[in-house]
Amino acid sequence: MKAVIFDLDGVILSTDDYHYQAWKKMADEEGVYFDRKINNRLRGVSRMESLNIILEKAQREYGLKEKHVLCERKNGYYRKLLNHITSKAIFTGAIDFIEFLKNKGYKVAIGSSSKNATFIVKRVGLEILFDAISDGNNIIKSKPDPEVFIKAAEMLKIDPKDCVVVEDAKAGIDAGNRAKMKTIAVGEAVNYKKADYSFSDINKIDKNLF
Ligand code: B16
Ligand code: MG
Repeated sequence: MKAVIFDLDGVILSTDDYHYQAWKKMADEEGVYFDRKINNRLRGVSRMESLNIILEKAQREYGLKEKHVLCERKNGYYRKLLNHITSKAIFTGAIDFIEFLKNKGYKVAIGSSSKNATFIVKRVGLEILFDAISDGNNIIKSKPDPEVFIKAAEMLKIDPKDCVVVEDAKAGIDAGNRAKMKTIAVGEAVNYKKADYSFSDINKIDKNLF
């Protein structure tokens, strides 16, 4: 292996609650039922696909234009909340693990569905650590499509078969497998059978694998 590609949200840090609060505000304004259980289904899923899941509970059909407006509105609420994010949001052991990999000569990248990934990485002061950031802005198809990870490998100039993906979403593990990369499941995806390896969180990943 020559490179490790990290999903951002749920692997390096968590913005779950900010997503929840922003979607909840939008859903309440629209009179659509939304709770934390539904929010759990939005992990690793693109913004529009997330909205489609939320609108399963709507009383009426929404047109595409309207959906774009709702996505923008939610993102506005989310970006406002993101202004409060600090390095405290970074999971224990994440920086240590990335530095360990870099010291061993691995390339490291982000492979995130989020269009806000670069903003978040900069905001918490992590941009210095990554050799590349592939995010929701440079892809057409979201996970489980492998595009975001293939693009990350291209940016790093490393063959996909020499890359490892670390993911907290089952769709992300499927995407890593489809990219012909090795996969490590953490967090919500722990014990997902399709992953090559599984650990409760980034702090518990066995360094002997590298
Ligand atoms: P945005 P990841 C994902 O990030 C989040 O897990 C998911 O909840 C969110 O809907 C998606 O990004 C899109 O985010 O609205 O900021 O473009 O886990 O792929 O790093
Ligand atoms: Mg994630």
